[in-house]
Amino acid sequence: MSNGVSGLILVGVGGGGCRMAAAARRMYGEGMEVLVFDTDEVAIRALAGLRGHLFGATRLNRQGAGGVHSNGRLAAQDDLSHILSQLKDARIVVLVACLGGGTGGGAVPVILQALRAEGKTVLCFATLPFAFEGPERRQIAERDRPFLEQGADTLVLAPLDELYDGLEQAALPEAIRRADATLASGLCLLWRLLLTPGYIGFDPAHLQQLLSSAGTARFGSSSAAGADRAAEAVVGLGRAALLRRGEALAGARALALGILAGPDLRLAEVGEIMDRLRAVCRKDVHLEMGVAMDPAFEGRIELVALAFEQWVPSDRRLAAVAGEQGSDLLGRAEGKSDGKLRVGRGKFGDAGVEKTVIKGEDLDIPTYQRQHIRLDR
Ligand SMILES: Nc1nc2c(ncn2[C@@H]2O[C@H](COP(=O)(O)OP(=O)(O)OP(=O)(O)O)[C@@H](O)[C@H]2O)c(=O)[nH]1
Ligand SMILES: [Mg+2]
Repeated sequence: MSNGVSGLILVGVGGGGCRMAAAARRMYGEGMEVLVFDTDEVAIRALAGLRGHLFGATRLNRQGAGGVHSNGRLAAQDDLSHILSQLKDARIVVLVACLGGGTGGGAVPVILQALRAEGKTVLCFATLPFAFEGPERRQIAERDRPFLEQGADTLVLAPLDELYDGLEQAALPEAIRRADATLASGLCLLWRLLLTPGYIGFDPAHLQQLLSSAGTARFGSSSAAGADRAAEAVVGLGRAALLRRGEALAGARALALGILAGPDLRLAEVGEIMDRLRAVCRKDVHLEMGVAMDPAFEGRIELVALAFEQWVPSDRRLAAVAGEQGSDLLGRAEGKSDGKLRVGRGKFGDAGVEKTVIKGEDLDIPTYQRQHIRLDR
């Protein structure tokens, strides 16, 4: 499987994740490498135009994980080598999944850990269930979420309820279609930004560097046309539901902004966008921007933003991870109060003890952490 010269690939896992990835591929067209993996044969076959990869078939009888985390986890472990072989040429994996089910919640942490062990950069987009799906689904999602936070370089959360106003009045298929379209259009803009050579480029290597410095992020996009398009695009970004209507911009420690426009983009417009954004962000925000120009965007300005909730320069992050090895599972022992799950070597790491590695597994890390076994407390 070739992942193109860019080494950038979109991967969908689980029913919702595969459908979102397929929606992005339909919207983008040729040039977006997409692979989809699920435990449910019927769901995967329904994805027109994409060759899906079934995993865990022996264990789950091709019928999905039934909402059970351990089913998804074991299915991914069964077929991990097949999954990894499909992704061997990728350098940056953008993985989309929906939390609330067993495949997205159980298999994704296993895949994330394996991809990162192979040195790949992983940006993970995960949705949280609609409120109408009930508290059980929400609880499943909340319990699985730390595994994704811990496993990905950067996790972008997209609560389905926050996607747009007037949701309560929408018919269910319309709500899901809108959710998929919102995420798909954001992903398409991100792809265009990364793959279009620009004067002020924001290429995959740039993204890789940024993701290795960040933790969790919010994601949003906006579009404007007409004489006042620069100002309106920033206002639109401030209203983007997934950016919490400005809250995510205001609180961001780092912001990656992509400006996509036609050759009619004026320098003054770029300046205006940056000035207006700086005015709504923290004074000490780390701001990175890129401009992609494509005649297809003539007359419009599209903005796409990743607003990082934390940002530690990658060299400091590496040092922090090394120091963190002595902390407990929730990172509390060393004064960390973010409740993030961390896989560490505990005192084995601190003492500089040589790793006990058998069949690629570091046995100094407790089994339940290595195996992503969720402890219900
Ligand atoms: N945006 C979007 N969300 C979806 C879609 N289908 C399901 N979801 C959401 O995803 C959550 C998990 O459902 P699935 O993705 O079907 O679950 P799964 O990962 O396949 O897990 P199992 O079905 O248990 O194997 C649901 O609770 C919904 O919130 C979809 O087509 N689009
Ligand atoms: Mg499913």
